[in-house]
Amino acid sequence: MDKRIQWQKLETVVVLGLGQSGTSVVRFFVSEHSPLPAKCDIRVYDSREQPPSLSEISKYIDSTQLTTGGWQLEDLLAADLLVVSPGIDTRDADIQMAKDAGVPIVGDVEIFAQLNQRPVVAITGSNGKSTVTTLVAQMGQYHGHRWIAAGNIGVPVLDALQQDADAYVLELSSFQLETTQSLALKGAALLNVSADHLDRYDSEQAYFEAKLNIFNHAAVSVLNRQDQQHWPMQVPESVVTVGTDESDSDYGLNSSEQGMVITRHGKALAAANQFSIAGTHNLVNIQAALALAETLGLSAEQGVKAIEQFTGLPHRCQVVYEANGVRWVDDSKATNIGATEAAINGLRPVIEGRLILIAGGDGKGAQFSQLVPVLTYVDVLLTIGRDGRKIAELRKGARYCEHLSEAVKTAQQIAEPGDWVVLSPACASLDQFKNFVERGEVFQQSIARLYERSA
Ligand code: UMA
Ligand code: ADP
Repeated sequence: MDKRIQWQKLETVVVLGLGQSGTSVVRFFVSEHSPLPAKCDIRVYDSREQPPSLSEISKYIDSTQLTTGGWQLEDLLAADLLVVSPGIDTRDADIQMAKDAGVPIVGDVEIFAQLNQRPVVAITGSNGKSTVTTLVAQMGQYHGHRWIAAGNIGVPVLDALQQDADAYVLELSSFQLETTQSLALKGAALLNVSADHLDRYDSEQAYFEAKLNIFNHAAVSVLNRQDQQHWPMQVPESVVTVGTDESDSDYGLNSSEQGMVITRHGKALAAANQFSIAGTHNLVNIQAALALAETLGLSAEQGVKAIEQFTGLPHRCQVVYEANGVRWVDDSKATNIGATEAAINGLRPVIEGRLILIAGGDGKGAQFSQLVPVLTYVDVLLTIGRDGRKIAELRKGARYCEHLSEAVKTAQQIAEPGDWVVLSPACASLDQFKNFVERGEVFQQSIARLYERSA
């Protein structure tokens, strides 16, 4: 049973974490849209001495309301409502004790869920979330609707709630779904599940179960036929499936003489070559986006029209440089094994020469042995970062490089015309970079510098 928050009864609200989400929660609570009673005390804690939003937060609360460097159990027990940021592990002993003592624990998405009145669709999965979220939002916008993308994609949901919108398209991570129970959705998609974030979960099952919260109140559920082991135990009533196989009743793929075709109800809907984003995984992403847009009232044909111009998001399997017959691909967003598998499987058929892979970083507890089968399609393996040595052990002749720029230099020395150099790390970037964006930028800058020097 979902518990409705009794806003008017709240005397003390504790916000844990002062990153993007925590800051947006405080911003919302002090705004004209705040559901809190005027006398309610807001207290904020972050385990870091210097959390990212320190200067901004002083605009909303005074210094006595903020504690950095950690929290104590009694701080949490004082709360009538505990709002936990997604980056905080809810297995924390104090959080668990507060929960056992009956303190309600929510995230920003649950607050959004309880206050929002507009139509919403949401997307989760190990890979493809941002791509599908962007596709759906762009489909609506192309046809003149204010469909706003928010959530894990980088726009906190409570910021989005304060904007004028016809509908919301939410990218939701397992961390956000852990604390979300009552989100009512027109459409919910679980794109795929592969191992990720094992430093945050006791098992792959626990990670998967967090994701299933997306279906709690979904009118239509979008599920992947190739990932049926990750369907909810009780298959929801209204289901639309997507997949790489043929389907007479749902979305599917067919191969014709002209290439792959996306089908709907067994009939051709769009040829793969109508779209700029490549790879079978993206054709499934497109199907999921179309299915979700339909739940918001757009026809599949309208959806197709809107996404013909979509060229993909930066740092996701993008060819960023071509010189001396060598192509360089930035797939810095491949922060888990599943994404790197998709990149290698998707690119291998189009590479005439050798595939030189740069992988490594923070593996988040992953079992790298799962990479072994797909590494057989890789000709040269260069590794970087904290877990780079472990990945190098998986393939004979692999070379470990301390830094990404060194790996780029080594790749350039090895590469011959027809070869592709692919940065697809299968790891998070946080051991060496601020985030995956910075890692991708360093990759691209290192390539540019090398070619400028040798030009
Ligand atoms: N942290 C602390 N102490 C704290 C609070 C946080 O050390 O007290 C650390 C966390 O362990 C984490 C980092 O700070 O390493 C950020 O955590 P956060 O909860 O402050 O994150 P936000 O800045 O609020 O950003 C979050 C999402 N981040 C995470 O879930 C880690 C952003 O997704 C999201 O865009 C944003 O809310 C707005 O909704 C980013 C992400 O990396 C892109 N997501 C993960 C992923 O995609 O793999 C799940
Ligand atoms: P997310 O938001 O879930 O991290 P993105 O759309 O940002 O997903 O893509 C992340 C990575 O996953 C990129 O490397 C991309 O090429 C890859 N990817 C995208 N869609 C899929 C998919 N359906 N299956 C596997 N990998 C995918």
